[in-house]
Amino acid sequence: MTRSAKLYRYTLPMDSGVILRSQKLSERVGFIVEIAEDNQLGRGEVAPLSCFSIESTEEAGVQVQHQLEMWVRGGEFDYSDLFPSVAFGLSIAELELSGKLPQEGNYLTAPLCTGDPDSLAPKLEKMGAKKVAKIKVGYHEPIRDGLLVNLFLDSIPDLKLRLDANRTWTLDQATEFAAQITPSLRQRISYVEEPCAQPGDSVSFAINTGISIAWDETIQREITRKDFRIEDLLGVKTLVIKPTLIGSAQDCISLIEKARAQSIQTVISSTIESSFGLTQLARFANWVLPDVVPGLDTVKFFECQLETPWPGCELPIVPLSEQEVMWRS
Ligand code: OSB
Ligand code: MG
Repeated sequence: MTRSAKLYRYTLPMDSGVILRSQKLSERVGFIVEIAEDNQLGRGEVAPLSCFSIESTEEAGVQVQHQLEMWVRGGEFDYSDLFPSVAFGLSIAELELSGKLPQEGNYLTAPLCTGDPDSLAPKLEKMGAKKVAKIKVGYHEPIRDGLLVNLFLDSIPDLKLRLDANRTWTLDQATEFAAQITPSLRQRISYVEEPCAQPGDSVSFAINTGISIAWDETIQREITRKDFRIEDLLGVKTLVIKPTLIGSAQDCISLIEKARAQSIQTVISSTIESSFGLTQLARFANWVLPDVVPGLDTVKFFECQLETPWPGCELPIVPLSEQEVMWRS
């Protein structure tokens, strides 16, 4: 058994308009790990997202290099004690190395739009019977958001919507939003992710309005607790799983199974990984949740793709070989 490994650090320019939690993201920095054993190769992306991940890029880089050094000497990764982004990237590399991660991906993701109905039509055409789009709400007045969502649902009869408020509303604002949605159209809102600043208010919103909700930010906080139990996440129809923020592939699968046992759906979603990591997420999603439309419509936030193109994306591709090799063995 001969092992070798390589650690790349990538820097990719972002589209000028990308704003995350009121911070402009002008470039994305992350790592690609490459592990090799007996002519087999496995790769994975480790890319904590600032303002979302608990670990910084630098902290992840130090930890991932340490793990690779240990691995080439014959050790095994111990996922229980790693940052989520490091655990996920290493576990995907290991799955690829052992041939367990299927090649086939689910690239029909829910198109992410910020409010222009016209740009949505051609993307929905491709989705056939599973027309589902995601709209970010909470940037404008709740009443305006409500009117827009109602218009979408009213004008496209087979459309389902996932909405994401990223905890921006008070319960009163969420209620104002809901008041604009015709009650008979409400069941076509698959869910609103994190409507309110307080999770308890989000649950009240769901009960009062009949509109389903999903946890995103709430899972990431709960999962870091040592005594985490799935029962702490009840009250929702769906959990949004961003593997880069959750942990190893095995941890993600175990969360999916625990949720399923409580009749909670799960959706795999991106944390703005490069096209390299995003295509791996599409493969992971197709493998573990083949019947669920994933939330991976984020390659458009970049100015270029990394190594592996996202199907249908015309952005230029930069090869991994042009990125900095931080460490190798
Ligand atoms: O708010 O869900 C979010 C991406 C990075 C950080 C936060 C979020 C997102 C997404 C990904 O919205 C796309 C999706 O979930 O469909
Ligand atoms: Mg979200």
